[in-house]
Amino acid sequence: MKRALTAVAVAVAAVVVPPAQASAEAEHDDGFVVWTTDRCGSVEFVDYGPGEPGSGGDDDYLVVRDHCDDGYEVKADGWLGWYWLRVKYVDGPAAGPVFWDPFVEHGGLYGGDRLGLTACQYDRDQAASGYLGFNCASDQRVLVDG
Ligand SMILES: [Ca+2]
Ligand SMILES: [Ca+2]
Repeated sequence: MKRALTAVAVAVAAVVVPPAQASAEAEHDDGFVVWTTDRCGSVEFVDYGPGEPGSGGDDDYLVVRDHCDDGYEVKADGWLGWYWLRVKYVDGPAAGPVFWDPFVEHGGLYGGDRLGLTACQYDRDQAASGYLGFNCASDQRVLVDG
């Protein structure tokens, strides 16, 4: 009887262990954060984390945050190599954080990929062709293991 219970406990423990693929992809934390120069906005690359509330653990996503209730939005851009990952806006601290996963359509992330992120303050009233926002900051990383 005791032996049987032990076998059940081992089986339950095996189910709780995350899939091998997810843990392998998270072996090196390539995550980084880019803040606007006034620190009112940020875009974070999360290599592996809790993901969108309620959706469980997730691999490779961006979180855009507006830290200041100043009437300005926060604009985030991303590049994967020379590919533009498009743009995401978050309007005010109450609206965020915005979870953004632009990597799926590019087939995921791999070691050696170059990920660039830009965060800007964005005045919706100034929106016009060529307006990029202000107090922008950028950074990029070459990913160790995707
Ligand atoms: Ca990684
Ligand atoms: Ca703001």
